[in-house]
Amino acid sequence: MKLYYAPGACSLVPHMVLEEGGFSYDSEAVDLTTKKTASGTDFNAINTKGYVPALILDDGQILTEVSAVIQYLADQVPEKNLAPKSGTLERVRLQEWLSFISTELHKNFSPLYNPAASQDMKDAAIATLSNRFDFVVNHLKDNDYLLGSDYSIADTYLFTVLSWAGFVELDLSPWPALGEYSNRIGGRPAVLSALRNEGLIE
Ligand SMILES: N[C@@H](CCC(=O)N[C@@H](CS)C(=O)NCC(=O)O)C(=O)O
Repeated sequence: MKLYYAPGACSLVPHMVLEEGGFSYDSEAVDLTTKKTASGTDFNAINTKGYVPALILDDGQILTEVSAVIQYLADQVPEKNLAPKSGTLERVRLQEWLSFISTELHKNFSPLYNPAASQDMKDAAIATLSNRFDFVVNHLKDNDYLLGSDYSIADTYLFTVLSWAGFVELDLSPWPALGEYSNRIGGRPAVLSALRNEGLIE
């Protein structure tokens, strides 16, 4: 398998799952501005959607969309318990979190990165994010991880999205539980490997 990623972007999510699952894989960085891969290939020709992550499977098929890619990976290594079994209510609970993170958190960070977004748009996004952070923190009062006591692929996604707050100068100090949660996950060896592979830490 081969992962196309941009350092620190949402492609860090499958990168963390690849490491957590002990997969052997290749990876190549993509410059999202020029849409060129590190080896100079036109990324749009690899993924016509033009965005990361893109995972090339061993048979050459391309798999995109964070939530789909990480569920596919987790299902390849059931012994790692990264996702509840398909067809169970617990799996649907996982998908409920993945959908929440994707649509309520991930996409509300987009205006904060977008130089074309007005200050009003940014303020509205921050107001929505603040409300959603309240919801997450309330859940974390009784749970170490999103699915309870067990780390799962939903946590790789939330960890990555929360890491963007520092880049857009979004102050997370009103939600100290989010910092504690990120610290808990950030110490995992697989997370450190993924961050190292993306050149984000030494
Ligand atoms: N719906 C996609 C969104 C992926 C996405 O937002 N990718 C961003 C990085 S986090 C990107 O590559 N943006 C560049 C672009 O859209 O041109 C998913 O869930 O995978």
